[in-house]
Amino acid sequence: MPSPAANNRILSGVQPTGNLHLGNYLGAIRNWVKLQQNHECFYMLADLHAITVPQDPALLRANVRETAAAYIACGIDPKHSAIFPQSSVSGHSELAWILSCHTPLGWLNRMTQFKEKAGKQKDNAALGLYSYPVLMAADILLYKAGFVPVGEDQKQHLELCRDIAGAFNRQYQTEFFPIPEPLILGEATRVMSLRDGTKKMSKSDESDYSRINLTDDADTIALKFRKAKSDMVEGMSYDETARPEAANLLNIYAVLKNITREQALAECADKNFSAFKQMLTEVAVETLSPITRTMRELIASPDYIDEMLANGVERAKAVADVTMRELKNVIGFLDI
Ligand code: AQP
Repeated sequence: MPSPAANNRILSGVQPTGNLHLGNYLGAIRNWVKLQQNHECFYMLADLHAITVPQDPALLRANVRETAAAYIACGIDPKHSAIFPQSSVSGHSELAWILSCHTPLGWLNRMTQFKEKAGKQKDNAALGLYSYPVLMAADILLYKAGFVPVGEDQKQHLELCRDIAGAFNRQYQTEFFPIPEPLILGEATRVMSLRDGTKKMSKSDESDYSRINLTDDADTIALKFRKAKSDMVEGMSYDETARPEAANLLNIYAVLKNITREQALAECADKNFSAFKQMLTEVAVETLSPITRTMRELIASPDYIDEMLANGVERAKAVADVTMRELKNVIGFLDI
């Protein structure tokens, strides 16, 4: 088996579980847009991952289209990048099974996200929630992606993917799977909750006031920033430990304005929290309102979205099917 050439292919995705937020945009999707310039990009709607916790079928369907609309509204160009529902390319689940037969349980037991998500209900959690990192490894390796843009929270899973690829290659004495490299980009790799600066902004947080959704209008954004947790210290300063909320909002401000943290501080150090929140609102509305507008237009055209997704599926399958055919040969499955 020839050693695969190092490639510039990228694979990433967001779970279509609704409430797409500023963290998903700044920590993930915005970076994907830039990567289009010099990479071959595959951006999935991670619906197989979404069902690791119960989903309502009608809502899941709507969320897949809404997330696809968000990708495009944020600047992913469907002519350049393949955008597709993960479940429409059967290689993802097929490869996940094969890789699960090459993944020691001990490796999965170390994954901290399962422990966080399953909590005390470990015995009632679905097997899929536990083996989720194996599916993530399959997503990446199916396209033999050379690079994976990941947030801080996914670093451990990418490490596992690298281990699984290495274990597979060793067992079959091949270099079939390239070992993917993480791409941790930008300063906003971790956007925190507006209600608690020590917790990450999350789609599943019960409080809608904890996040800025990509579908929020200007008034809602202003209200959410106004209500965002603050402290009694005078002026704005950056101290993640002593002032996590101030640090988070300053970070968001800097990233939205494409300036450094130092430049943001130079603009805001003498402002009180409420004046700073107004400045933040202005820049957030300026960035997000064109995205929200385009998302609304696209959501109103489901036929366009479905056609674009069908095209993405075709392009994803063209790569995935080759990987699966070659892989079956490596393993010793009959090609019938
Ligand atoms: N708060 C965040 N800051 C920076 N990046 C973030 N991402 C998520 N939250 C933040 C990045 O968004 C991408 C897609 O995430 P996902 O939907 O696959 O799942 P997630 O990481 O579990 O996102 P959420 O919002 O926290 O969803 P729930 O609440 O359902 O678990 C990833 O690249 C992630 O790093």
